[in-house]
Amino acid sequence: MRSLTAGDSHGELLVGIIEGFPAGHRVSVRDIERDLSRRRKSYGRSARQNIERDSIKIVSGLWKGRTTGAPIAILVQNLGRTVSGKPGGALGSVPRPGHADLAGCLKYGFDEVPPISERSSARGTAMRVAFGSLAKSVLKLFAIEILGHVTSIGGVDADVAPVPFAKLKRSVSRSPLYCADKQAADKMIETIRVAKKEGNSLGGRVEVVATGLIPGLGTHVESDRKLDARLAGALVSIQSVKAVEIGDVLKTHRLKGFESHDAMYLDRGRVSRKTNHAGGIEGSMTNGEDIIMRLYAKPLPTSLKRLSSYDMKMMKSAKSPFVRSDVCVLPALTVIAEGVVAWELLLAMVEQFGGDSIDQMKANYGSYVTGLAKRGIL
Ligand code: EPS
Repeated sequence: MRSLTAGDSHGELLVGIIEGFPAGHRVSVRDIERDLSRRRKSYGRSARQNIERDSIKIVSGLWKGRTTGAPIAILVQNLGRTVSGKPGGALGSVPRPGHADLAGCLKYGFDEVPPISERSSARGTAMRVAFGSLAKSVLKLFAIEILGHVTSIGGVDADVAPVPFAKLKRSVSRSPLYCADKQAADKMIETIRVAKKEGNSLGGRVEVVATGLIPGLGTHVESDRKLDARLAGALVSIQSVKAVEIGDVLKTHRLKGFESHDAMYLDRGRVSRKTNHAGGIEGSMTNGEDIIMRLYAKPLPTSLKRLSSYDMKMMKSAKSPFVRSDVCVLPALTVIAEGVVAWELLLAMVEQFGGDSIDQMKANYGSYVTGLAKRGIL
């Protein structure tokens, strides 16, 4: 299974193609649009989000509402084609520090920013969420669920004491910031308000949890098929994400081995663990515990506070331009990260259980799970 996207931030539409998606899966456009709207509506976004609707059109790969195994093509229209009345690509020839502008212009031979900024824009994450939403709907058939939540914004940290997945999901769904800790979320909202007033932007941290996993997804045998590497690579490819933690390694790297690893207990033929410092992955494979990963995002580089830069055409010093931008995308990042993790997990499932049809996947999965049960797992 593979995917490809095309589309610019202020072009006509975003296009996504998925090839190799298992046949026979009922697709709900409404479910995909629900995720797109969670991404769009979160707190701290720019005025652009009041313009977009993010409704989708699936133009191939379905028969009577089910996937056929043929490539699936998805379209998401851009309604916001202009920035403050100017054409969308209104950025000039001054690269913004922290953006793809400079390196992209040098690499592709441009002295104007739009040919680069239009594609590097986080607008493209709408399609990644659509892909992820489709993946989530398949994973749900195998009782796998994924949830992202904000754990830090602009230096305000949430209380992250572990809670059962269902409870976490309830608290997150009630929060405009998708943050389970209401007190911290109130402080974060205030911090975002102040940053907006100052014309500044904020970064932070998001945690993603995947539950309901069987052990053995991914593999230790070859580097390009390692699940932790695939997940971390995919997450760092999201705009602004600069670091990913798997499990508790930011704590455990200071400890000794016996405090860091998750001991196993055999009780009446069943294997269990009392801790999950590994974040559900050992030897680059799922171990059956919840996958827990944390993403660290830098503050967005576009802000009213203009940094020193230079004009690539005139070759003279200039301040970086201010264009309409988000103040904080951390809540939106929770939804994007869910989608990205879902996509990587579905890839691993399709590789492991065969991907021609959902029925085939279910049959192969069932026989694997029967084997696990005989060995005290699940
Ligand atoms: C973005 C700038 C803003 C964001 C955009 C990403 O758009 P505009 O330049 O039109 O104000 O709103 O994100 C989206 C449109 C989106 O749907 O996420 C950027 O420069 O990356």
